[in-house]
Amino acid sequence: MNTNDFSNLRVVALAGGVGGSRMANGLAQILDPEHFSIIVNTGDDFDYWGLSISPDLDTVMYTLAGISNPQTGWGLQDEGHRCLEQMRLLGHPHWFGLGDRDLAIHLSRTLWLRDGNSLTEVTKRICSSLGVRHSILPMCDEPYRTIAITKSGEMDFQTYFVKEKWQPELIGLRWEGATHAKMTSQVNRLLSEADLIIICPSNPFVSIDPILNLPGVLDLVYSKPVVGISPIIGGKAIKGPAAKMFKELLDQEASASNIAAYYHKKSLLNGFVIDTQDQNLQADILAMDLEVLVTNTMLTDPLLQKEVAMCLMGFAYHLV
Ligand code: FO1
Repeated sequence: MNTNDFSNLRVVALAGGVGGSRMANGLAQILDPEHFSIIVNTGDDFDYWGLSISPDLDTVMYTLAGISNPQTGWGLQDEGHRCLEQMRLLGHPHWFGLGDRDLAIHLSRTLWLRDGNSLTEVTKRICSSLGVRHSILPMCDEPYRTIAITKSGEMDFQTYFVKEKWQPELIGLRWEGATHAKMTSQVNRLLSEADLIIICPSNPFVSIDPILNLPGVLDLVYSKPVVGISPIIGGKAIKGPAAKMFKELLDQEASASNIAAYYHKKSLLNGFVIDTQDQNLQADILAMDLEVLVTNTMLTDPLLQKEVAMCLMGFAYHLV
């Protein structure tokens, strides 16, 4: 595929978490900053040790900067945890593993927010310091927090996901701040001007829905060609939180076709990308009147991420 065919398309990715960050990194390798931006979920944000933590923004920034921890996908590579150890000795909570260099990002965000800067401005400053040239934008600048409603009570997302290791049985999700949260003017402009929207392989419930649920976002997304990538590969093999959430929230098995159906019910998709391990589900997704691309979607390293992005853009180009 001649990359000139799609390099002038204005592409916007919706992302959260590790999978979304890796897909965004693949796209950032083949699309320049004037034509590719990432809108990131902030529902995972929370306050910890008095600091403003934005895990999904940091994971996308670190991944595009090429400095994320390759094993976990979040946090920084070559990281120390001396402060975390000292905080443990002092009797503070230590279930959220903040690294020493990572702390500088959280301290800076907390200071700059306290000085009255928006989360969008703060994120731009951090990107600049990390040498990231693509626009990484929080979906909104107001606090808008995912709350897990579980059989053991309600808890913020990080407590559910990290401290409780996503084991509490989910009854539902709600968003604190939903009445005041609105997409930023930059997000509104990007979605309005986009030629193509990519829904990255992130958790649909806690990474993508928070973005789509913001007032006005769905109306803008409806008017654009949209391609999604399944975060579920080989449904039967999946043990992660997305599979457990699918079961507990929708009473469904997690599969690439159930993800496609979940987005399709919102009339979002024009095309969907599934892994070769899920080739057997292609017919089910075609039957939803969707275009389907079956390809490798493993995103374990930057070269694979670039290859998946090339396949994705070659497929999406024909839908624009
Ligand atoms: N995830 C964990 O499972 N354990 C951690 O200790 C942890 C620390 C952490 C620190 C900074 C950061 O940006 C992310 C961190 N994450 C950790 C990942 C984070 O909880 C998830 O990646 C997202 O919230 C899910 O999208």
